[in-house]
Amino acid sequence: MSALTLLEYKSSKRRQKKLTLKKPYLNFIGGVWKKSSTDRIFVNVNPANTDDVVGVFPYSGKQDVDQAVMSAEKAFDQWRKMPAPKRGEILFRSGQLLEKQKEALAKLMTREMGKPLRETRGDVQEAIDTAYYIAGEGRRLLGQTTTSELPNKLAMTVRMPIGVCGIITPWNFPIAVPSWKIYPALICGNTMVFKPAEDTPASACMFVEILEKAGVPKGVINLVHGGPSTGELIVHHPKTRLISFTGSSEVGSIIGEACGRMIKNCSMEMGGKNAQIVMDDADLDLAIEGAVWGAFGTTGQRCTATSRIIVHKDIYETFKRRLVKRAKTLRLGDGLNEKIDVGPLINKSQHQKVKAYMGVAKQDGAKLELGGGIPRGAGYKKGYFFEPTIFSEVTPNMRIAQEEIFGPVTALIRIKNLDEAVKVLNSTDYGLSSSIFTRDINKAMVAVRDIEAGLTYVNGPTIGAEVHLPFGGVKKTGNGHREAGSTVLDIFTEWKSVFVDYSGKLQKAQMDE
Ligand code: UN1
Repeated sequence: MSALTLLEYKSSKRRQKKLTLKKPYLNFIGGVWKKSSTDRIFVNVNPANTDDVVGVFPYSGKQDVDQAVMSAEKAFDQWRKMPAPKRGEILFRSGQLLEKQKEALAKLMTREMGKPLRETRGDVQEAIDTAYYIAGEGRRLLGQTTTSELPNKLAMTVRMPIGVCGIITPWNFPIAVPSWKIYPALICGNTMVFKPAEDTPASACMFVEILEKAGVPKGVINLVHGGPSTGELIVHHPKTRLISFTGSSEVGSIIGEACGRMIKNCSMEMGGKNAQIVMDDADLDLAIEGAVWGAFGTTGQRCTATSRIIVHKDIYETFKRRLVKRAKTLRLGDGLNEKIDVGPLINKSQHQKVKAYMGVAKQDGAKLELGGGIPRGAGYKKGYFFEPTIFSEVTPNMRIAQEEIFGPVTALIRIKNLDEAVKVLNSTDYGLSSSIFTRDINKAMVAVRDIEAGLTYVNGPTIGAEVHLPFGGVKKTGNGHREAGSTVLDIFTEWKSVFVDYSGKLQKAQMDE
């Protein structure tokens, strides 16, 4: 929902009753929970039941972003000088607190963005894993020591923090994705302004509360709520030195352009159009389970979702029939119900977008095999539900095979051999995740070599990365960085080469005397 003043919102009769009990959430700036300087608010509702108001949030403006950046700047000197193992202890404690709060966080997250509890528990677990993994980096943050071309001289590299970071995150992994950015930024000694997505600000508040409780000093992390104009203020602020963004390629290109003009570091993790290849020798049971989880897990709202399935012609019909049969068994509904497999879409505009793609697909000549619409029934009336949808007879250039839909929609494409499969897989603007199901090691290794993507799974679905390996993609998916793994440290630090001359003489390098 776009921002309104509280007065405007309350004046709408239908909403009045719901809001009377809601205490507005706050920003967190300089260690203090405070109101924003604007009188604008936004209201966050449960996508499975839009009558359920999760909270009212401040829409932050220039003054709030200025204050947040200023307090991050003020906190930087002390934080960067704290020994990294000490910073690591704070991160470790926050991991323990996340474990304690896992269930409460998972429930809030499901209410806020709809994915089933099993998945929101997994989301918190990913943040816990990141906390412990990155806490250990406090005792590494390794550089190199090397030789010098001159006698009696030592050469080495050290990592330096960058300064105030702007952290802008999406709603589909409300805790995990912020944790991928915030923990590495912290361990490296940076301070930050964090703007979570408008659809999941309550989960972000809880995460920041945990970091505060774990001992992150005031000013080191500042939380401002808001929408695109708030994000823009963070990106354009002259004192933010780095922007770390996860979201659409469309928004990413605007941020990247602005950062380029201002000569500001930026790391971006953006769209995907991921495919699973199924060869004729694949274990079909496994390939079907992989496709169902990859395409419909998180209601297809992952940048790693399987939105194309590239199937060998000899097994295409069998695979299709069995995939449709299996997908029919998925239970759609409110993720707070433990029996549910697929939750709602995040909001009205995504709901409309996914619906619009049904017409696009049919017009392009794709054949609808399953789903394709809004489910009927009382339980679905108040939420943004959409049926798991499978199209067959899709050709590589159709829009549903090229554009990121971010919904429970997957497209079956028929191919003749591995060479064609890889060509089709590579034929989009994106390159995040990919997968091949085959029992032939030679085919698997050729695919690993030739697929243009940041992640390739052999006999596994396109979703489900692990936090100690690099995460990110090629082409329009990213701008050359990798989150997670030890590679994330390269985003949040700058290298310094250090030369120590112990010869007692002025030695000149690169002088041809
Ligand atoms: C995203 O969807 O923005 O590997 C990233 C996976 C998830 C990806 C999350 N951890 O599927």
